[in-house]
Parts: sequence; structure tokens; C-alpha cells
Amino acid sequence: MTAPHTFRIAAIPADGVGKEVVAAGRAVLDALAADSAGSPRPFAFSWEEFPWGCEYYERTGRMMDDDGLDRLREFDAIYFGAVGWPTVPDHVSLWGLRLRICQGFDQWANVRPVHFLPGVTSPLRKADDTDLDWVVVRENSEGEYAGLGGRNLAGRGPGGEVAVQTALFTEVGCERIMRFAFDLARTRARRKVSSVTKSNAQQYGMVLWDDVFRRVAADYPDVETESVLVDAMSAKFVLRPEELSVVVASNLHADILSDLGSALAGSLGLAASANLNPERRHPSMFEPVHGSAPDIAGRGLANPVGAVGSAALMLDHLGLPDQAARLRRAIETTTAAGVRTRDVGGTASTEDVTKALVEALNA
Ligand code: GGG
Repeated sequence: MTAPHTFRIAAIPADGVGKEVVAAGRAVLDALAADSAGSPRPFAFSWEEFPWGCEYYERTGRMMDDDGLDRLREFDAIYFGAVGWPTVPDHVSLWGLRLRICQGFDQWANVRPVHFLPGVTSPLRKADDTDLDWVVVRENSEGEYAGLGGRNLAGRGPGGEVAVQTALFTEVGCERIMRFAFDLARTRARRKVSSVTKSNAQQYGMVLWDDVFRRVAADYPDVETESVLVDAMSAKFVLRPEELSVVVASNLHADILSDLGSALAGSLGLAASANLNPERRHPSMFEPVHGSAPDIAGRGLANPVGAVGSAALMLDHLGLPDQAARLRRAIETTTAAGVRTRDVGGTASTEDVTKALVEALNA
């Protein structure tokens, strides 16, 4: 019998529903691995769970350990839950954990598929329109998330505070995310990239983005292109989504558009994402798009589909595309069978959906 290949995965459930959905994702991945025993290509997962997050911050004053990145560096991938809790300011928790990992490991491409699932009611789905499917590619290393700026720079005293938040766009940063988007478009049925900016109002960084987009597009004559302002793109998501295939946008614009996309697909709880370091010099990180949802945390109401979809993206990254496809089929079987959490019109708990997903692996 062939010995299984063991993938070392760092799990960081972090906060709120992150804990429930990471547990669900791990259960489904372990079931998949157990099932591979005796197959020509057996595999296993060796998990190490890190307790970082807002509770850790309250105990230690840090969202993650100072040597955290060095410890994570040893892993094949990172499986993340969600960050944020009302006891810690959101910018402290986000920068202290999620953004520290994304930027520390130069995970510059954030891939966020917008996928419509059977059995899930979407405000967009019409009887003749069941195959909507597009991907938001988020520039994940700079732009509005460069962390540049400061408060009270002019020192104008009480009531006169000023703050500056600078967006940073580099030619290298724009070019690499655009080439990534074009390469992705070439793998899809519709070869099209839509670039999003607000370059009519923001005349420096976003105009650089447009210039680089035109230059990169010239290298991909087989791929259709369009440049759309972010306000018009928001309307297009709702009114003409069938025109979309790959949508590439800055850190902030893509974050907002991908939330809109997943809400249109039925729920934020369904959306998966991959934070990739495409050069593979550092580990990549896989996480549901949703946040920690303090209002429903700990009540068994969280939708695990976004986290399980993110596990499928992780399997693709680990070189197991057949297993990833199997996981995606299990998700479709489960939603189609009506085993759905409350956010998508069902009554099932997180645990019910997790069990159904494991059963559906062999359906
Ligand atoms: N799993 C995604 C997550 O935890 N998101 C928390 C959040 O507030 N994200 C904002 C952002 O990354 O832009």
C-alpha cells in the first residue's frame, strides 16, 4: 500500500463563527483524506491549530505571536476562519492578524469566486439563467490597504483633527495582478477581464492602474477586456452579471464587490476565497469571505459552505484538483438536497450541513 502524502496545514479559526466553520472544514477535509486510504494517491492532513485572534489579544496584547510568521512559514497552507470581535477595535484585529499574514507572506492575489449553487434562492437567478459564475480578483498587497497615512498630522488641536489615508499603487503591483487575472481568464469558458477603477476622480494611482491594464491587455489579444468605473460595476453586478467572467480590482473595490457578488449569489456565508502567493515562496491562506459574525457566533447557525469552498481552493493549490472537484460536487449535492442553514432559507445547523457534506462526498 502507498504511504499517504501528508500536507501540513496551519489552522487559525480566530474569532466568532470562524471557530465553527474551520471545525466544519477540517471535518470534511479529514473525511476526504480518510477516504483516500488505499487509493493510488492517498493523502493526509497534519493539522496544527493556532489560538490567535481577539481573545488571544485580550490575554496577551497581541493578535498573534511575534514569531508567528516564522512559525507559519513551515506549513504547506494556512486555513483561516474570520477575524474581529467587538472587544477589540476592528482595525487593530484586522491589521494584527489577517493583514499581517497576507502582507507578510506577499499573498498578493486574492481570488474570490462568485458561484451560484443549486437550491439556493438568489435575487439574481431567473429560470433561464442558472449558470452565472464569475471571479473577483482582488489586488491584496497594496492600494487602499497600504497602511500609509496618519492622524492629526497638522496638529490643529481639539476638534480640528485631520487624518490622511494614502493609497499606494505600484506598476509592479498592478502588472502582476493583471497578468494573474488574464491568465485566469484563459482557463475559463468566457475569456474576458473587466478592470475596475475610479480613475475619473482619482487621477494618480487609478490612472496608473488603467495604463498598466491597457499595456498588459495587449499581450492577451485572445481575451476580451473592458474598463468600468466601480459605481457602474456595482450596477452591472446586479443588472447584467451574465457579462462578467474575471473582474480585477484594487484591494478596497474588490472587497466591496465580492461581498456584493456573494450576497447576490444568496449569502455571504457561501463565498470562498484564496489569498495566494503565486510564486510559492510563502504559504498561501484559504478563508471564507465572511467575517466573524458576532451576532450568530457560537449558536450553530453559521453557514460552513464558504469555508468548505475555501478548502476546495486549498486542495487545488495543493495539487489535488480531483479532490477539489469532489468537494464542490458535495457542496452542490447538499444545497440541492435542501440541507441549508438559515441564511440561505433553511433550518439546518452548521453541524447538520457538515454531516451532509461528508455523506455527499460519496454520493
Ligand atoms: N474571513 C475574512 C475575514 O475575517 N474578514 C474580516 C474583515 O474584516 N476583513 C476586511 C478585509 O479584509 O478587508
